[in-house]
Amino acid sequence: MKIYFCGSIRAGRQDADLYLRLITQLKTYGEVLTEHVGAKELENGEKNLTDKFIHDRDVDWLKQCDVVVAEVTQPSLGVGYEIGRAIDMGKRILCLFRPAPDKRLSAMIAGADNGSSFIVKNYQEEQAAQIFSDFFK
Ligand code: 6K6
Repeated sequence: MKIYFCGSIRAGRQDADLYLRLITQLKTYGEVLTEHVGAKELENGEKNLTDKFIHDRDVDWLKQCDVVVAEVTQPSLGVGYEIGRAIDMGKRILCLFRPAPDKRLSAMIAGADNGSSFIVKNYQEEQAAQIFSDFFK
């Protein structure tokens, strides 16, 4: 099982620690292709990558993956782009959103839920384990 995890990078790293904890759980279900999304700091080797290299490598990983898991609480153009491309590729997608009084999920993500191949879950972190267990069943 190859898992493509999406989370905000240039759009803000305030949830990076959470991404790392979610990735750690996801690794019990398969290989996470995008572990760097939870990284505290850029690896030395990653610092000199061009945007084109990052884009092309990530789209290649998207093509290879079996499922996409996206933490969508922090809005990110890159994550939205990845989700759109993944829908087009026919991937199974799980989006996780932590509701808060000042946050509303884009209608283009919330409204894409179809109950099967595209699932959107409002959650708190302690519910993630159960959500993953249901999704990967
Ligand atoms: C390496 C480690 C952290 O950052 C890097 C270099 N940049 C990126 N490397 C790999 N994937 C990236 C990078 N920047 C964006 N992405 C992809 O877009 C990731 O898969 C994220 O899910 C998403 C984040 O997009 P932005 O718009 O928030 O940057």
